[in-house]
Amino acid sequence: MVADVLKALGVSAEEVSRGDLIVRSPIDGAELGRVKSDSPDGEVDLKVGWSVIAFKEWREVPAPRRGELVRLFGEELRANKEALGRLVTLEAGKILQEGLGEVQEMIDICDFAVGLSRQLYGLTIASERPGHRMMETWHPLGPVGVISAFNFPVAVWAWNAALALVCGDSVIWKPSEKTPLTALATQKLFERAAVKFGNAPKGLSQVIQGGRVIGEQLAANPHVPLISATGSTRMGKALAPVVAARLGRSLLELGGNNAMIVAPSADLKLAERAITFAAVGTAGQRCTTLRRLFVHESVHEKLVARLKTVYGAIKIGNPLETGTLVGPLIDKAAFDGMQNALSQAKAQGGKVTGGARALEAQYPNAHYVQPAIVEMPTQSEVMRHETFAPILYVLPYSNFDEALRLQNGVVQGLSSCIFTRDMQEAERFVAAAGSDCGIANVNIGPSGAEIGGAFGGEKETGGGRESGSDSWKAYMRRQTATVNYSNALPLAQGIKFDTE
Ligand code: UN1
Repeated sequence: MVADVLKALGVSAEEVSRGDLIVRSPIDGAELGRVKSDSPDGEVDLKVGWSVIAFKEWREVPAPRRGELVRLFGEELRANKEALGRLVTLEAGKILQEGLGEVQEMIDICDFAVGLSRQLYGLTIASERPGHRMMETWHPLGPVGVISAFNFPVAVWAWNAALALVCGDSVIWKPSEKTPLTALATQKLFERAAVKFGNAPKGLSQVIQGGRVIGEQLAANPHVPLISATGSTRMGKALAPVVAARLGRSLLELGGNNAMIVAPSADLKLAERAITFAAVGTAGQRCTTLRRLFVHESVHEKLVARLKTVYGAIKIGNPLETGTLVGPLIDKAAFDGMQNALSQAKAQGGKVTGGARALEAQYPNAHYVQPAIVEMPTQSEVMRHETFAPILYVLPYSNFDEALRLQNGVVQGLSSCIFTRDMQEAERFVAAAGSDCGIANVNIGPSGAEIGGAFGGEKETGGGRESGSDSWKAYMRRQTATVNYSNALPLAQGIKFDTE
């Protein structure tokens, strides 16, 4: 089946049969293909060199024309949504609905970027000097390095690439070494769009395959002014100093430890659905996954009982099958990490429901789990870490301030939400002294953000913003240009500096 999907997407069997990087499906552990990784001996620098050449040509193409390439790419994605979505499922293990949703997210950002290609506005600013005009112009920046994670193997790249391309930049993508096939396939779709476009520079968008060393070489290359990286906080802490050492820019979207507060006035039915999607969806492997749940003591018992019932009925299984809501974890390391967190939680006073390995007999080489609910007495150490698995820690609270303190009381700051029908609570949650996260929702779960808003978080989440709003500015360089159209040379601040 993988062969058919790859073929439909334009990847030849030849290309995925001989490499050193063995790709296995988390669904059953079967080999999906072998991809050649880039050699750390100069291959990255070579591709960066091509990227620089492509950039120099691309930056002079009018932005709306650049938008046309992204529009054509969006059309390829529309036409191949089913195949690419399926490949995402095969390679990353998320259920087909989510695989398709991921491709839809790519299509949406392409549409956004096409519109943006006619809206890369600057400002004119009143000059204090007579006969002067001051303006702010946004210019293309250069090759943009995109390092992406396995859990959103293609959408997060698209957020970056679609914007970077209309902004006049070239793109070099290092996908996770767990998901090189979806990257290869996406690259093929991009190349088809480039052919239809006609004269896109060669090397405008390239993929480099490999592990950490390759990523670090990209980060260290002084010809790549921006590195946009998504992944764990650990990865970000290793990568950011490499970029900073050459005074490059990084745009980081790192770990989350997202919370929900369920207030006494909440619509519990809504909260229950939001919790389930956010905590067990993508098998708990989204950066926006719900991990900490603070429930008012008046509804705690009732809600936890309902959640246990819902969890008990969730269909865990092959993510390609209709009706499955929870697919496998990405690999054994993820499974071990989950078991380790659960035993720590127990040692810290937690009461664990679920969490065991599932479908072991059917899939001995894959790692399916029962999502876990862990009732905690306090927000202890284990809750402060992001474990990339479906573990939901639940804690009762007695007043709003305490709930807010708990929610903000971790080092991560990606996404957060409150379920309440009390207007004051809702407003306080999104006010300056409320949630300290990049995303704060009312009566919506923490995950599944739309592309129109800026996506990212504070504190150890890294501070980067991708996708919508004015995130495009990160992919351009701002130039302040002042033009003197008078015959005099007045100095700013009224300084007198007479040489005659
Ligand atoms: C991620 O997990 O890295 O908001 C991105 C969401 C998705 C993106 C998640 N739109 O859940």
